[in-house]
Amino acid sequence: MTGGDSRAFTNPVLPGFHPDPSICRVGDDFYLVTSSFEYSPGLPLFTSRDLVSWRQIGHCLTRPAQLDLSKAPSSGGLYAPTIRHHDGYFFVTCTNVTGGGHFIVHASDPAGRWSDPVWVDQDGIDPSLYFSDDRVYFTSTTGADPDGAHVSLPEFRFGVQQCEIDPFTGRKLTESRYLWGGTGGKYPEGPHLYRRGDYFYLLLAEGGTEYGHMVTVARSSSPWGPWASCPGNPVLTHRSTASPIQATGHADLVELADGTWWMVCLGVHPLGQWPRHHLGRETFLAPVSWSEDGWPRVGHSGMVEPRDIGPFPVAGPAAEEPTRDDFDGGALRLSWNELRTPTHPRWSLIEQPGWLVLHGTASTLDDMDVTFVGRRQQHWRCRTEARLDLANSRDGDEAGLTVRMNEHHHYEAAVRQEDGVRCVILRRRIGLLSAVVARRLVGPGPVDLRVDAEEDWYHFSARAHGDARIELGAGETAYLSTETAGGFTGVYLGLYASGAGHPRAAWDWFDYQPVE
Ligand code: 6LW
Repeated sequence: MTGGDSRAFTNPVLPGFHPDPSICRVGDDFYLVTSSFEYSPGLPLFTSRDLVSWRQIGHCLTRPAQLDLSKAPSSGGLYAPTIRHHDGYFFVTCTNVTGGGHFIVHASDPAGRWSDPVWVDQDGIDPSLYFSDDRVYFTSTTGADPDGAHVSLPEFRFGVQQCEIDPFTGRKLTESRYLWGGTGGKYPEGPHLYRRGDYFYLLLAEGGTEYGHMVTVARSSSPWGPWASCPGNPVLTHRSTASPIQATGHADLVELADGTWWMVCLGVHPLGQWPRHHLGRETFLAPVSWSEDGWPRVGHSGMVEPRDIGPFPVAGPAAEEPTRDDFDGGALRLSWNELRTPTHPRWSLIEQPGWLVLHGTASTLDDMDVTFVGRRQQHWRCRTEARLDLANSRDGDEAGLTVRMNEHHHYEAAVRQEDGVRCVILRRRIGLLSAVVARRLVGPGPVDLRVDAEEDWYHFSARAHGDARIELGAGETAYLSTETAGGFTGVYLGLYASGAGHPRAAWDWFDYQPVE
C-alpha cells in the first residue's frame, strides 16, 4: 500500500521514550514536544517539515530557575506538555507533579531562550492552551493534586476543567469550571481544545495509559459546552486488537495549510505473547479525516498503521545524528540527559578537551542523585559502546555503561576497584535483587564497555586496550520493561560514576548504532 510513494513513512515517527506528544504548526514548520519526567533538561523540542522526520532543536527547560526535579522520583517531575503558537510566541504548558504543579513558558524562537515559568493555580495534570481571537483558555484534568495524589472529595468528579488565563503571567481571569468527563473510561486526561467550522472540539484520552488506552472527542458550539460526545467514540483505540501497535492514546491534532488534519499520539509496540515493552511510550502519526456531519476519523479504521502515507515527501534519514559522539564540542548533544537537577555540575567537556569527564559521588545507580549522563534507547536492536578511562581510582570506585529503566531496574557493565584490584563487572538490579554476576581482572588504562541489545536480551562485554574481548553475560529486556518496572518512562543507555573516593571517569567517545 505504501511502496514507492515518496510520502510513505513508518511508525513510530519518534521512536523510544517520547510520550504525550503535542504539536503545533507555524507556516510550513511543525513543532513537537514530549514528556520528560525526572530527566533534565526538560521537555525535548523537535521540528519537522514533513511530520515524519523530526530533528531536535532544544529543550524548553534548561535552567535551574525553570526546573526543579530534586524531589522527582522515577516517573515524577514533568508530565504531559502542550505546545501552541500565537501572535509571534510559542507557549508550552506542563505540570511538574513533584515541583509546583502547572506552569507556562514562552519563547519567540523555540530553539532559543524560553522564559522562566509562570505558575497556574488549577489542580490536575495535562494542561493545554487554546487561543481564540481575544481569549486564552487553560484546560486540564481535575482530580489530582500537584503532588499527583488523587483527591477524594465526595463531590469530586474526574474529568476536564477550564479557565481563562493570561498566559504571560499565569493569572486566572475566570474561575475553573468543570467541562466534561469523557465516555466512562478511567482517567479522562490529556484534554486539548480546537476549533473547526462552527464547533469547538474537546479531544481526550481515556482508559489509562496501558492497554485500554483510547482517544475520545466531544463538541460544542461554545468552548464551555455543553458537550456532545462523538457517536463514533472512541475515535482511536488499539485495545483488544492484534495490531503490533498497542496502548495508543494521549493525542494532539494539527491542521495543515491545506485544511487537512493529522494526529500525533503515544503508543507502544510490545514484544511477546504476554506483552511487554521496554523502549517506553513512543510518538506515532496518523491521518485524520472528517465525516460529513463533522466528526473526526482517525487513520483508516480508527487505528494507527505501522506504515502509512504522509502528507509530504519524506526528507529521509539525513537529519539523524552521527553514530559516534567524540565529545569534541563545547556542549553535550541534545540527545543527552542528566537525572534530575544536580545542585552542582557533575560533568565537564572542558576539563579534559575531547573527553566527557564525570565526577562521581557516594550515590549509586540505586539512588536518586547518581552522576549520570544518558540517552534514550530508540531501537530494539542496537550496539552501544563507550571508552572509559578510570584513572587513580580508590577502593569502591566504579564507572560504567548502564541500561537504566529506574533506580530499581538497571543492568551495567563497569570498571570497579575493590581490595586494590581493578575488575570489569556485570551487575543486574531487578527490584530488590541486586547481584554482580561477572567479575574479571583488568589492567590499568582505558576499557571499552559494550552493550549489544536485541529484542529479548542485552549482552555485555568489555575490552581493555590490546586484550581479547571479555564476554560478561546477559540480562533479559523483560525485567527492564514497563510491565515489570512500572512507570511512564523507557530505557536509557547511560554513563555513570560512583564511589566514596569521588572518582573521576573520563569518557573518550560513545557510540550508539542501530542494528538491522
Ligand atoms: C500523562 C497522561 C498520560 O500525564 O500519562 O497517557 C501521563 N497519558 O496524560 C504521564 O505521561
